Amino acid sequence: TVAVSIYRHSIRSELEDFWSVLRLPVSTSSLLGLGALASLTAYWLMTRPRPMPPPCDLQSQSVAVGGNPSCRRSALLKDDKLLDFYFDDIRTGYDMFLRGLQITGDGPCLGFRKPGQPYEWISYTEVAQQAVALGSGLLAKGCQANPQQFIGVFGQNSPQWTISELACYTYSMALVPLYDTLGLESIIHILNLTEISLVICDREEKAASLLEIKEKGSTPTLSCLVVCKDLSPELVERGRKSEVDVLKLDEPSSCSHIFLLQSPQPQDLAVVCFTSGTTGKPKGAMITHGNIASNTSSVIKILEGSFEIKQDDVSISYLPLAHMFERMIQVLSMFCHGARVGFYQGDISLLMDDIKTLKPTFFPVVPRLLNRIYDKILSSVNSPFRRALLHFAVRRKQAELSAGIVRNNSLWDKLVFRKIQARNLRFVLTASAPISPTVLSFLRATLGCLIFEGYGQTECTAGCTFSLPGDWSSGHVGAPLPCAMVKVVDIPEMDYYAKNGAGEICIRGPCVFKGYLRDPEKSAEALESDGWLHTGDVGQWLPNGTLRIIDRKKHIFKLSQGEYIAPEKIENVYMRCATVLQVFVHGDSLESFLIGIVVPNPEVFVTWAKDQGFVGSYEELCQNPDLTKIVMKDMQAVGKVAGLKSFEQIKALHLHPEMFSVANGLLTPTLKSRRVDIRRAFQEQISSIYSKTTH
Ligand SMILES: *[C@@H]1O[C@H](CO)[C@@H](O)[C@H](O)[C@H]1NC(C)=O
Ligand SMILES: *[C@@H]1O[C@H](CO)[C@@H](O)[C@H](O)[C@H]1NC(C)=O
Ligand SMILES: *[C@@H]1O[C@H](CO)[C@@H](O)[C@H](O)[C@H]1NC(C)=O
Ligand SMILES: CC(=O)N[C@H]1CO[C@H](CO)[C@@H](O)[C@@H]1O
Repeated sequence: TVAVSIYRHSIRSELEDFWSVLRLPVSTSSLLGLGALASLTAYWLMTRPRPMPPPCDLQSQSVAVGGNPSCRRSALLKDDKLLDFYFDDIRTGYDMFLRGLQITGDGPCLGFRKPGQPYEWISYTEVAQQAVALGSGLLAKGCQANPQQFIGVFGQNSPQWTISELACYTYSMALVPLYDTLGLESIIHILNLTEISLVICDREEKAASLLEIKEKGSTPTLSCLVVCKDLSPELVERGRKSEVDVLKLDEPSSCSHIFLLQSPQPQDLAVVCFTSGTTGKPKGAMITHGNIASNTSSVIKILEGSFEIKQDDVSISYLPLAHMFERMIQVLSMFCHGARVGFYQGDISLLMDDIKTLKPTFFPVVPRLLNRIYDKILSSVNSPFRRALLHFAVRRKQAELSAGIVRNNSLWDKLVFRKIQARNLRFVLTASAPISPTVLSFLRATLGCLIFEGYGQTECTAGCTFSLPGDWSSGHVGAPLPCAMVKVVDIPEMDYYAKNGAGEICIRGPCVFKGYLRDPEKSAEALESDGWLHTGDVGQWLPNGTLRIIDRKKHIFKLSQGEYIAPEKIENVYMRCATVLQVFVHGDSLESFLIGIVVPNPEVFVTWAKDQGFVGSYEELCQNPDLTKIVMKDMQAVGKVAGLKSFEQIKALHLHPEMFSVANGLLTPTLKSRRVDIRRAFQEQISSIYSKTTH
């Protein structure tokens, strides 16, 4: 009663105030004042920030499974049963496309553009028809409609790529994406391992490069190449000589016979994703339709209620379709909701123009690109005043973020960020590598759209954790997706223990892959018999149930005296030497000390050597044993400062004048050292050093 009477009283006094305002002598200035007040109030009401309703208590985003705190699942699940499907009737990647087809029919699906032109769109119905026609053409060429039939796709992102994928799914065939950065040797290995007979190529050059392999006799099973455009009669003729049918894309699909559709089952293989690891030959991760459906369903589940993908949403496709991440986004976010995907022109330097034309609402990114945007924003403010204003505005927006509010219509957005913000952009998803918390938090503030971070790898169909809506803090990769159970296991040699919530991240659930194609040994290394996938990443559980990636389980070995060595940690220390450009640390359990292979930094090495009293060209200096000793002393000094133990320091050094690169096979496309290959390349020097010092 008291509360009610207070309420009544306040209402009454407000009304009285209101009338008393009206009784005031009416003057122009007071009317103006009133109008200003009303419009300010209306403006505030319209633009009043509202926090996004979080899907669960953000202070406990994951739940211990079976009382074991190091093993956790999403807090969005009712019990320990993981999520396989979101929509009951959508159990395969193919079903997701069909759902979009059902929603929109003649609505736009895939878009492409010629330079300087607007986007042209292919409708869902047309895409489905083209997929059926192409699939039928493949069957007419002797392919079988079952998941043991592999179809290669070799090309840049384009509507034809996606149509080829859907053609495979329409007839339950499995897709094997090929891409340039794999390198020729790996492509030969893949074609040989999968015994592929047919590859769809986007351009004639790709077909020609495969034909060349066939001519050398390395890929006996290859018998048909389909080229999407511009096929010259010479190549057809050249193919005929080595018994390879070279066709244009519309030739196989113009065949009049349409085969009965053969939809895949959830347990059927959808794609074999080859990834080039840091060592050895590429491994083909086998991903099923059920894997795809579970991961996408999980993301839909997480966004439930806070973000809904709508039919008029648009995504831009420029990240390689050969990787799971990009394809999941298309299937997940776009097809399943009847939304659109526009392809970039194929030239990354024109990406910004494509974005301006397409105006995507959904933008998948990798951290590298976000870093570039961050640098660009910072370098565009050159006066001290504008820089101070920018930082102040960013801090104001970050304060809102920590209250769960994301928006693009605050005063700061209008004053400071308007030029930076992309029109229509609603959703950004970053994954595939760690992003710096500073960059992420800065961009969340400045871009004013939702930026989610995910963590995962191909082997768990791209994703196993995901940031929850409402938690806009950075420095973690979110909580387990509803399709994944995540645990950390001890790594005693690196001092990580599950009882402290830290260890190697392992994943189990419907998104985990089925092993590597025809490689039981590697499969057994990655997958335990009870289904746990070992990621090789080291994670730490945070008190609110999110996961932080803190390290990488290293290539660890023991020296002969029994000490554990993590060479990558040591290399990271030696990298701080000004003279060192690249370094590889070698040792093994038969020897008692470590050897370094160093590529000196060509920009400073010659002048530095001169200061030490040595003259000569870069190559000559690399040969000089006395100078080599001085470089090693330098490295040891840096190592000592960084706290390396004596057995962790190199005791011998070889200087090498040629950089490790992707081209000479010593780095992976992601610029990590291929340790096995480097060791092989320097086997002679390594053996000679060990034999000299031990005998
Ligand atoms: C292809 O595979 C066969 C065995 O299946 C092997 O003997 C051959 O060396 C392989 N060729 C290449 C180029 O890898
Ligand atoms: C602000 O965000 C909304 C969606 O959240 C979007 O529709 C709108 O275009 C954005 N406005 C600007 C100016 O960026
Ligand atoms: C979760 O914990 C991390 C680390 O303690 C913190 O940075 C983050 O802000 C927390 N998230 C929320 C929503 O409180
Ligand atoms: C299908 C899908 O949603 N894939 C996602 C799986 O989860 C990871 C991260 O958690 C995302 O990056 C993928 O996009």
